[in-house]
Amino acid sequence: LHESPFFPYHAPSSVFYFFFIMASTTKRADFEAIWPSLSQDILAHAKKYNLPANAVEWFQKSLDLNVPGGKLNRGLSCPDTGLALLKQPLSDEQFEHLSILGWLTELLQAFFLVSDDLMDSSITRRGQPCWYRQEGVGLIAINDAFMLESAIYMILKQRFRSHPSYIDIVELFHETTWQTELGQLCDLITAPEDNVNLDNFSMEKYMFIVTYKTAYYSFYLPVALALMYLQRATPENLKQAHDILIPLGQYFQIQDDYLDNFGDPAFIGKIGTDIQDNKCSWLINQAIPLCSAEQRQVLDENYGRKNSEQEAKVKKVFEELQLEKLYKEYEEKVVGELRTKIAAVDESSGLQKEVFEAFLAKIYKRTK
Ligand code: GPP
Ligand code: MG
Ligand code: MG
Ligand code: MG
Repeated sequence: LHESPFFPYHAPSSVFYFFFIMASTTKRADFEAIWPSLSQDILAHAKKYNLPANAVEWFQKSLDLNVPGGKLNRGLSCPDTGLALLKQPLSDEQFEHLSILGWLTELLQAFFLVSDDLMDSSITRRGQPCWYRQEGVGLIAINDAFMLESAIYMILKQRFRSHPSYIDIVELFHETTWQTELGQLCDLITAPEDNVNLDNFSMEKYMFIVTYKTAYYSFYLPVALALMYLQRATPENLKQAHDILIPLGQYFQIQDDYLDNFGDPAFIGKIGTDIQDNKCSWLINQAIPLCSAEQRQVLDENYGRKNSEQEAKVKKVFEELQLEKLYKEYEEKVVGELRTKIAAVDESSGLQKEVFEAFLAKIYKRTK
């Protein structure tokens, strides 16, 4: 709490603001209560095709294991954004619909994570073995990922077919998926397994990767969905939202890269793989211009190699370069800039500063 930007310490106005934020966020349990009926609908749809019982069981397990159980930041952002936009409690129907749209962003995330863990050879996710590493799964995870994606459009059709923004919402999911795939492509080809060359990395490439692989689906999507669902989206306010949410999402992925090395795996629920995977991550991009010739040689000889001894040598250089301190300075600087941007939001476009403040409050100094 003491680290929260909304801790009501100095200005009386921040006291009011703190309680507004506390009172105007969706309760996790209320949001979670929507999932069981949604997953039942998805399974019921599969049964309509006479899917054999063992396959229904398989799909159910994939849904249960891959969709709930995360931080739910993205999903909760849909009803939270709705609350901030309307500045009043949501009707039961609005809450249900915005929560369903939130769960669809979590389904999209599940589709990405199941695939990403295979591509990154990750070990754990949310404190358990990654889905592809579960007993008997392996490469079947690829088809499971496709099915998680398909479920999004099945639910959209079932629940929102007659909504005036139905086609905009469908197109938004498609475009966001495409953008994420563009980012993932660059993430992967900038990290070839058999050709480590740190000269291939740059902050310019890095910013492209993180903007596309993370920022659009994690930050822009839930807010745009809430605007579209409430019939409040205009080209102007979508652009305004975009211009704040993309930098917020970039900051979020920089945190993810920092936590990959400096986070506690027991707490974040995943074991970092960026060094062994030869990733163009924020940390290596910071290290390259700072390191001495000797340190550069250590990085050249040990980065991107698939064993923990060589990984440890890279980690040691990261420590020597005090990247943890550098990250903390970066965080303060970027959060200052984001606050300035948020303060300048023109609320006459139909947006509310609270939408963005709430996002920032959720991720500032996150350790998970
Ligand atoms: C996060 O990268 C990005 C994604 C999960 C998007 C994946 C996109 C696909 C099209 C599959 P990351 O690998 O750093 O995430 P994590 O650290 O959680 O593995
Ligand atoms: Mg990954
Ligand atoms: Mg990845
Ligand atoms: Mg990561």
